Parts: sequence; C-alpha cells; structure tokens
Amino acid sequence: MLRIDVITIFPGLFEAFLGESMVGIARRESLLDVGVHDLRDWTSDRHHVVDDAPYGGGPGMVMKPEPLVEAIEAVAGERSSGRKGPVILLSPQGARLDQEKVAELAREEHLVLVCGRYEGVDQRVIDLAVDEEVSIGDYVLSGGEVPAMALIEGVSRLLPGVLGNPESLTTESFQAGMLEGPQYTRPAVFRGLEVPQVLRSGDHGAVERWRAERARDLTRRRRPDLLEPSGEQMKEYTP
Ligand code: 4HQ
Repeated sequence: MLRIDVITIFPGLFEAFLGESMVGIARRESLLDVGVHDLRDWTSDRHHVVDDAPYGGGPGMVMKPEPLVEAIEAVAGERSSGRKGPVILLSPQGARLDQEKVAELAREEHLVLVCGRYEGVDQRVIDLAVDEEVSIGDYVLSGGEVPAMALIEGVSRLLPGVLGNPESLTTESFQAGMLEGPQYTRPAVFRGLEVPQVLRSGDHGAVERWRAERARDLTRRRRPDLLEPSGEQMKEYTP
C-alpha cells in the first residue's frame, strides 16, 4: 500500500477530493493511505504564524523554515536517515510532472507532499528537507494544494488493483505518449452528426487501425513534441 502524507495550511481543501471517485475507492480498498497535516500544528507561537517578510525586501511573504522543517521531519523522518520515499515540494521551479514521473512515484512506498503558499518557501527548507521539486505546469497558482491533488490522482489510478477496469489501462499504455483520438457513444446519430461507420462495423482490426491513425494524426497536428524521436522527447510510460 502506498502512503502519502500532505503538509498544508489548508487541510480542508483535501476533504472532498480524498473521499470521492477513484482516490476515494483506492483509500476504502486500502490500496492507498493519505494523511493530511495542518502545518500550523508545528508552530509554537500564539498566533500560529507560518510566514514572514522576505529578506531583501519585495512584495508578499515567504513561508518560514521552522514549522515546515519540523513538520517534514515529523512525517518523513530526517533526510539522512530512515526515509521510505521522497519529500516533494510542489513548485513552479520544479521539474514538470509527466506520465513517466507519475508512474515512477506510483512505485514508491511513501510520498511526502509539501504545499507552499504565499511567494514560496525559505530556500533552507529545500536545502535541508526536500528531495525534489515538482511543477504541474507553467502557470501560477496560489498554492501547492491543487498540484498535490493532481499528483495524488495521477498516482492513485496506477496503483495495482485500483482500476475497476484494468482493460482501460492496457489500452492507454498501448497509446502511451500520444493524444487519444475522438470517442463516441450512443446514439449513432446526434443532431445530424454520425458516429464514424468503422466504429459500428464490428471489425475490431479496422477499429484499432482507425484509432491508431486518428491518434497519430491528432498528435502530429496538436503535439508534435510528443512524437519527436530524439532520445529525451519520446518517453516510455510503464504503469
Ligand atoms: N505554485 N506547479 C506558488 C504553483 C505550482 C505549479 C505552488 C504557486 C507553490 C508557492 N506548483 N506556490 N504551477 O504555481 O506546482
């Protein structure tokens, strides 16, 4: 079973997320265990302060190091000894999260996800207690909570035994690294628009060839970067 611990100043954000859908099922089936921790539990002042003004001046606030490092050490252990998996800070400065990274994280025993707020965290937290920084994309959010949820959801659906329908993972891994082509369900004609005849032909070979062609075509037009055969670009996605 994978254990994920989250450190945040907004634990309430995770409540509905962790109870619903595939993540909720994974937890109820004991394939995933998630602990959400309020960073303010590791403050020692009356007002539970977790931020302070930046050295050197400038706008906004920075997350102060003491509560964060204590929280991380409490849930993950010391960096030098006895950690069962990486401490990950969600941050725009991190390496972009992709399916390969998600699959790698799904094979860990323990993940600790640190959600920053304000302008970010004191660099010494990263130097002393963070193993890696991960970004979910080049846009600015208000905190690492939504990125942490994206990571948890991506990882959860790869855990052995989680999918109700293991077929769809197989199909996906076959199509891995490409965009999915169009999909249809009933009715065969909707507002004058028809489902492509090949999908209703019952010829499974023809259906597979059509889907592969649609996928390749769409990927070539929308995301040519995914098809680039240069060593680093083309990636393996083994769940
Ligand atoms: N933030 N991918 C700023 C992000 C982000 C992202 C998280 C905003 C951290 C302090 N995190 N806080 N994009 O925008 O991961």
